[in-house]
Amino acid sequence: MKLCRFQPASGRPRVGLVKNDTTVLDLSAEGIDRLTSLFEFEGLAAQLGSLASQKLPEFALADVKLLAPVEQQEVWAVGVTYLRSKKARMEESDFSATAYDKVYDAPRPELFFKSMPEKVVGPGEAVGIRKDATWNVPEPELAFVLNSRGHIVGYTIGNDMSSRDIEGENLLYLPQAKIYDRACALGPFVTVGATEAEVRNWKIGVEIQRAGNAAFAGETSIGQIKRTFAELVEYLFRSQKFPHGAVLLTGTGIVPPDGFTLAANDVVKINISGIGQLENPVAVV
Ligand code: DO4
Ligand code: MG
Repeated sequence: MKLCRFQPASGRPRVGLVKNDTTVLDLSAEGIDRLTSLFEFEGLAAQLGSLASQKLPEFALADVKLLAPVEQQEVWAVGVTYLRSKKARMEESDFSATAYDKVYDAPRPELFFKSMPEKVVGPGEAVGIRKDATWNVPEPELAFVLNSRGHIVGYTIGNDMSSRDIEGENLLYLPQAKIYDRACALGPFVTVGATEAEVRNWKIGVEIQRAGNAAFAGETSIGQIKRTFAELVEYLFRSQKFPHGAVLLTGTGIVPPDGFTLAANDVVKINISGIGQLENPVAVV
């Protein structure tokens, strides 16, 4: 079962239930106008099942604009959850190498703030590379969609855009490497009702296109995430409340080779087998 935020050719943004990957059912006909309140429902998957069997207005997915599936949720991220990420980070920086080595094995994960909801880029919108950075990469990541009680209500696709030269120069520059205009993309769908065991079997892949050709492609399994999902969520909600829920990016396991950097007009396509594809062009900000 997949949810989305969408906007028809004319009209306001709405919440939709995706049918057969081709059609979106308009939940506003049932008085459901916001994902945030829907995410608070107990037994969400069952409730969506009964909504799907009702006669609701439909739109072809091809005819609507898909929006980032966030309203008031802060976006946070965990890092160094895959061995590939630990190794790449240790190589990019002599200065900070031991910090990455230690955090991979430490009980407490690396957690960082990524984006205000209003700054999140949706499907088809440009993600940014900083004008003062020389080594920029996308970070394709599974994202947990969490309600105010810290329950994972669904999964979406995230791009934790990062400036590796800035991050590698000094770990204290991490917020500048990670937080800037258009640095976070999410969407298009939120998959509801999958168990952790099922999600760990999903594949995550990325293809970066340059002038119509594949400049880089990579794939890994979500099962390579070292920590349990409950552990990641527990640390995020430790001593912190999220009255509107939150989105948590879960780290990258795909890192392009060191000689690769994104360029303006590249197109980043991230696929997660249980969710769909998030596609964004690249612009300098
Ligand atoms: O510490 C640097 C960031 C790690 C990260 O974003 C990741 O592993 O995905
Ligand atoms: Mg990341």
